[in-house]
Amino acid sequence: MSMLIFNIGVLMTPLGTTAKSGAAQGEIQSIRNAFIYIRDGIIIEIGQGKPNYGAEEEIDAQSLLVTPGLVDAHTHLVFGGWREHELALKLQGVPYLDILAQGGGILSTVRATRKASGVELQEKALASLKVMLAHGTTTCEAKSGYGLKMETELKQLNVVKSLNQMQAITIVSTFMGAHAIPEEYQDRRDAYIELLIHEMLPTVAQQGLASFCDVFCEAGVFSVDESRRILQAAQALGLGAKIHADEITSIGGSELAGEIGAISAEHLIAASDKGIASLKTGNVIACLLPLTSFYLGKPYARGGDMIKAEVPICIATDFNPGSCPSNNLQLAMNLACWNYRLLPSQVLMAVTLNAAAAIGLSKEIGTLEVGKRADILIWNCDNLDYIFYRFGENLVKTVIKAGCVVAQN
Ligand code: IZC
Ligand code: ZN
Repeated sequence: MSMLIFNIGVLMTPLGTTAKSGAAQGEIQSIRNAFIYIRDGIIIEIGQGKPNYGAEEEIDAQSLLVTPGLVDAHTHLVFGGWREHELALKLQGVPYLDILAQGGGILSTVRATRKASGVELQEKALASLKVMLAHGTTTCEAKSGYGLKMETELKQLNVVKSLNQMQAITIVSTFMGAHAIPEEYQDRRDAYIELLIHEMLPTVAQQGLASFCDVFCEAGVFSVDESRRILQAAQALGLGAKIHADEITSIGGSELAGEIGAISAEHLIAASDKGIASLKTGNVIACLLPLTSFYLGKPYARGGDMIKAEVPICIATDFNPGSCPSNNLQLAMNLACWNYRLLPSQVLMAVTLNAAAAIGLSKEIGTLEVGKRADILIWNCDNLDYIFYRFGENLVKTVIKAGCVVAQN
């Protein structure tokens, strides 16, 4: 199967197979009047004008902007229920961590997820994925962590496995059994951590259900020492480490990320100078989640300081029923631009190559280059600035996944 996309007004893409930081965060190649020739889902040739050979399918890009498909490197995609009943509490100023400490928040979603059948969870996630795809997300990550017991964690991870077979978005799985201490272990937190390390993690690894392990390292949730133990156990089993660090309080999460060589550290709203330096030393990608800052009424992470410190930045949605009930990565891109004061080129890098690197896929996706998978967006505009200038409306026109048109707006 071959496809030719021609009459591309401007093709804008990062280059390479590794995350970019500092000045290189904004290095985007742009080719005017471009074409892309694809065979069997892989990019075979990129050039200018129109080649004198055809393809089975030809797409006239009508002089519009073309970029790589977007990569949402941080979501909690599979969950039961929603949490709109917490809206009034949040509006009255009750903090996120207080709602959790009172048995709500994550624990309320855990109750709903335990009750739901695999098919119910699958149908619900499928509906989200359809919206994400239409908005340009062609690859995403999905965390478990609403089971907090073996059976339900495996149910969530198996839902992701089936979703990968039944729709277009590639989903990378992360095991997040360390998302909260479940209610039945409130007085025995050490026993839950033993269960995570000695039973849940080995089972998940042995069944090949996750590529990464994530821990909510936060005041009142998992301490730095507990997070270190869990993540090092995961690394010993061959899983990559991710860490929810400094989302609300700075307890040393980003320092830990650098120390253990996590692939990415998430949120980083409250990261200290020392924390940022540690990310740099440990080669950690900073995964920033501006929609969550917006939704929790929190400050925005120090994106500009991370650029200065040469820490590669990735931007994702954090889609989840509590702190970010939106899966619109375009909206996250807008907020990133305005609140971190990042340029459109730097944000494009953050949702393509750097995001692909944050989930271990930067050799296959994240740029439009010969040999990479043809995950491509045609936008409803002819320049990159326009995407960041407009907001609140879907600006993607055509979504191409592995050389097939999968959404048309
Ligand atoms: O369900 O509240 N921060 N985990 C850590 C979340 C937000 C998801 C949730
Ligand atoms: Zn999260």
